[in-house]
Amino acid sequence: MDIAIVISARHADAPRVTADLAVLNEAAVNVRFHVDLHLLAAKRTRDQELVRHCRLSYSYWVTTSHEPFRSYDQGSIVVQDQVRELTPTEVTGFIQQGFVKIEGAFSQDLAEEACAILWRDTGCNPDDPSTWTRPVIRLGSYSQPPFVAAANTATLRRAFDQLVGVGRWLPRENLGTFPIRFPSSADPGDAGWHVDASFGTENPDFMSWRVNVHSKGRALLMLFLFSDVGPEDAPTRIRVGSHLEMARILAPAGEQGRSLGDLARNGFAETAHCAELAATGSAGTVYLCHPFLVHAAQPHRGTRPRFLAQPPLLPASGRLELTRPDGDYGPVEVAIRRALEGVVRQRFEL
Ligand SMILES: O=C(O)CCC(=O)C(=O)O
Repeated sequence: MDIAIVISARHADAPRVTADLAVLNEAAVNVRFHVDLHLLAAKRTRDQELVRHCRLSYSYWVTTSHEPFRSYDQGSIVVQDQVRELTPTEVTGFIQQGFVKIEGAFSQDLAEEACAILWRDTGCNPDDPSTWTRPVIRLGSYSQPPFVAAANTATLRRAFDQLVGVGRWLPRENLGTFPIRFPSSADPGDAGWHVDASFGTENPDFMSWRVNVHSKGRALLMLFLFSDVGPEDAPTRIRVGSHLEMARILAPAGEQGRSLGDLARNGFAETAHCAELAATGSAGTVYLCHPFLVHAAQPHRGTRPRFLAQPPLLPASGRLELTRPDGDYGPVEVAIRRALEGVVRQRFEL
């Protein structure tokens, strides 16, 4: 199991911090560090701002076979990333509407660090809009510490447990694709309604990628906001409740599911009646969405580029389970079962 441990130590050197980890007395098979040594040294000062910043900067991920979350105290101050649980109303909202918005899911400091890396790779100058020549630039999987830390905060991990189930999802080791959108009057060419397909992705033609009623290969769709996103800043558009309609569309296709090309043929018209919501928020907000939620990009009409990642959360067993002998369904599964209640469910023996 992957455990997040957030440590604040008195010691300003990495070897000492490493040695301290040994007292965890765990059979750690994998320890990943995210330590800013300058900030670690600054911890010795009484400067409150630096100390606060430091606290956000020590992230250790330790793989052990023990309990899901553990703090570590070696006579030092222990700081745990504040865990915010989803309320029962939020969980119910996720089942009915297909998403939950978590503000402050990761820190703005992490967002800034990540954006500095992304800006470099865009080849554009953040201070010179004349270099922002394309409406969208897509960048690939980032696994540097700020990205991994953002994907694995205690708040998010708790939410994954609540929505998918304890032990039923895999921790993310990178953040997938970043479609970075720039203010532009040009058509970005990728703003159609869709669901994110989750298997058959070895086929070079992405329109052949598939999705099935068990959501093979995807437990959640996630939208990570790395910049502040207002209504003009190309927020992702979401069709509220569309996941329920999609479950009904996918069920008859069974295990083999349907291809994106097939589903997109009518522009996802079955969900056109759903209310539309713009996924706005400040940097550090994460939308956890049902994998069947229909969504779309849109042109950027604002002034500052929008940085967003949209990785899947992978199911530990490879797919969701729609028949559990013990009835212990996660909300992501409950939503599909509710959508299929009655005739359809009996017909397809889910
Ligand atoms: O950029 C966005 O707002 C969403 C992009 C998207 O949904 C996609 O590329 O699959």
